[in-house]
Formats: sequence, C-alpha cells, structure tokens
Amino acid sequence: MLNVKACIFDLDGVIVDTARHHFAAWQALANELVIPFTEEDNEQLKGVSRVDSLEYILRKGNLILDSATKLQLMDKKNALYLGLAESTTSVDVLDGIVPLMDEMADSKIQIGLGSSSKNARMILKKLDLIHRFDTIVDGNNITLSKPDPEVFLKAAKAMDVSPEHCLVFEDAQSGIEAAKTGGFPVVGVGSGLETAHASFESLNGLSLEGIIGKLDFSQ
Ligand code: B16
Ligand code: MG
Repeated sequence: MLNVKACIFDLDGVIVDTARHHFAAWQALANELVIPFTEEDNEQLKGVSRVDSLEYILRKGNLILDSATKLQLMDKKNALYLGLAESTTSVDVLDGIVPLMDEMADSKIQIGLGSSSKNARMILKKLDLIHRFDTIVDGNNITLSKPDPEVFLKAAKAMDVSPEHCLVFEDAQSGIEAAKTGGFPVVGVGSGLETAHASFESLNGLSLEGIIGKLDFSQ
C-alpha cells in the first residue's frame, strides 16, 4: 500500500463548492461581452488562473483587448465572485472533508493546499479550516497555472515530502494533469475524471485508507 506522508487538497470543487460561483461570475461577464459561455467551457476553466480564464473567453469571442481593459474585466469578475462567495461559512465544507482531515491529523499526515485561486486564504478562513493546513500554496504564490505542476511541487517542497508520498485531491482535468506531470498520486473528486489514479463522485463516507486502497497506477 502507498506510504502517504502528506495530502494536498485543491480548494474550489474539492473542499467547497465555490466552483459554481466562479462559473456564474464568468458567465455574467461573458454575457456582457456577448460571448457564449457554456458549462462545457467552464469545465475547461476549472483550476485555471483568472488571467488564463479571461484569455480563453476572449479567444472564444475573437475579441482582442488592451491590457488595461483586461485588468478591469478581471476585477469585475472577481467582484462578482466575491459577492457570490460572501455568505460562505463552515456549513459549506463539502461532506467527507472534515473526517478525512481528522484522520490525517490523527495519523500525523501533513495537509497542504494547492489552489490556483488568489482568494484561497480568505475562503479557508470563512470555512474555519485554515488552521488545519501545514502549508498553503495558492494563486498568489505561483507563476504557472495548472496543468503545470508548480502549485503541487511547491506545496510538497514546503512540507518536505517527495511527490510520490503526497496524495493530491482534485476536481479538475487541469489539476489531475498537473499532479500526474509532477509525479503525484491523484484522486479525482467528481465525474469524468477517469485519468486520475482513483476517482469518487464525492469523498463523503470515505476513509483515507479506503481511498489509498483504490489507487490504480496501471494507467
Ligand atoms: P481566483 P482551484 C481555481 O481554484 C478555480 O477552479 C478556477 O475556476 C479559478 O479561475 C481559479 O482558481 C482562480 O481563482 O480568480 O479566485 O484567483 O480549483 O485551483 O482551487
Ligand atoms: Mg478545483
């Protein structure tokens, strides 16, 4: 059985369902720009940084804008997102996360965050989870967004654990690719994530041991 010394959690879509707020905010912005933006487009943007997400939408609408306008649009999206995420509290932590973190703490397994979001610390505070993390690497600490493995490599390094002993939890295709490129075992949370080493619709009711037992490295 894999010897797990640390776990790295993605934030949006794994710990809390703020992914729907990112979607709603981008959709509102795209509507204003008269660019169609579907759930399928949103799937492409999960785990992708704010600037890369905007570039994706502009490309889709064949819109070329100057950098000042792009900054304004990113600020606008973020304000919309913050408005939607405002009422987030500890009751919004997704089922299964707290028991898993309790099990990790009891087994002296370190806990890290690997998120592309610049709002990660603020959300973790609202969820009353921030004290549980040994390290937090987020959109403010990275230069390359997922699918680049930088965010996970930095978190593993901060915990002094090599990637093969560090289990990543991800809800996005870009995040699974990032983890695999970095040499991490990765668990997919949600549907359509078969490229992960194990995937579950939800982490509710699962134990870390049970999850590790399901990892399949044959692909
Ligand atoms: P922000 P994760 C990602 O967080 C989201 O999945 C993605 O939709 C968002 O665009 C990105 O963070 C940047 O977020 O605008 O708050 O800096 O899934 O990597 O935790
Ligand atoms: Mg995510």
